[in-house]
Amino acid sequence: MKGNSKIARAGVAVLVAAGLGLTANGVMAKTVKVTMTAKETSVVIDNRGTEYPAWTFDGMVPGKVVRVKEGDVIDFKLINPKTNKESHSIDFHAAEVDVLDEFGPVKPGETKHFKFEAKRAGVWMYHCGAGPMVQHIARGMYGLIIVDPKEGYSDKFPKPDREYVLIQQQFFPDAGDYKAMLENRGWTNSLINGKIFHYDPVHDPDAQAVLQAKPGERVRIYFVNANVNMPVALHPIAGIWDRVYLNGNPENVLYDMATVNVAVSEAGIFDIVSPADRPTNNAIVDHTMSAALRGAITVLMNKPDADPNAGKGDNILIRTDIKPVKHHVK
Ligand SMILES: [Cu+2]
Repeated sequence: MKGNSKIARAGVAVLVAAGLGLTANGVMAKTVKVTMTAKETSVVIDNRGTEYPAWTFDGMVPGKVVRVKEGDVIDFKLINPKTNKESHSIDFHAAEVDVLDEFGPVKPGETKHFKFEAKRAGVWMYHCGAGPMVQHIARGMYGLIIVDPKEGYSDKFPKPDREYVLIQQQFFPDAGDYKAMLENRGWTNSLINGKIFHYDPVHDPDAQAVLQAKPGERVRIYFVNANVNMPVALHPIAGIWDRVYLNGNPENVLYDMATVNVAVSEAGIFDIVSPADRPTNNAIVDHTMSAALRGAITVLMNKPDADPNAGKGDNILIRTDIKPVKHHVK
């Protein structure tokens, strides 16, 4: 570079001005605008169309997947419309900020705007932290932010063939009883990405989707334990976790794991590689029986004619659109 260093510096200045910058390693970082709107609305919580009075980010449980690269700046806005009854907030586990400032409650009719740099690679829960927090999470205000490592893929962190997001939640049918939620009473089911047995046609014939891959592919699961009180014993039935990256950081690798304990609010990366020479099925479960048999089972089909688009690009959190048939609003 020698004689061009002035030009290079000038170039960086222009890029920064345009919302782009270079990280210490010279990787291009950018500013990513993310807006979420708190919506108090009903959602469908099973494959039959049962409605539930949820509190949500953008009307969806879980909220949208936010995906950035290590070093990117997230320019975040939370809108709480004046039609809502409750204060809401955001707590990004990927952010190092001030709990009383950035994560503080936002009243109906107000908007919160802040920026943070995603300094550390990994996968992280986000959730509403407004009081009572147990109720805001249990009613649906949570999601996942993926911070991809700036180094990209390597032998230590191989590129997956498919990627899927699975977020588990304890379901409390009495949405108003936050004391029961605090005391862990009365939870009847486990939701996976917002629905009971969402991707399990074995236990629920009404299930409309499964996870798909081809035999021998590396399937990467981004898992979040959004339970309010219960750890998750994450296990792939008829398979073995080839690699597990605790908190999603490539440095935190474990090999050849059967069951991994996932703490409340923990997120992680779980890789599975099925036998290449035959079609097989796995069931990804919370091996805690009270959770598995009440909804926390997900079927992964490994078959040659797997949908080529499943688990690719933006198609990593599979949402099924099931029409509501009952109204349960209290
Ligand atoms: Cu909230």
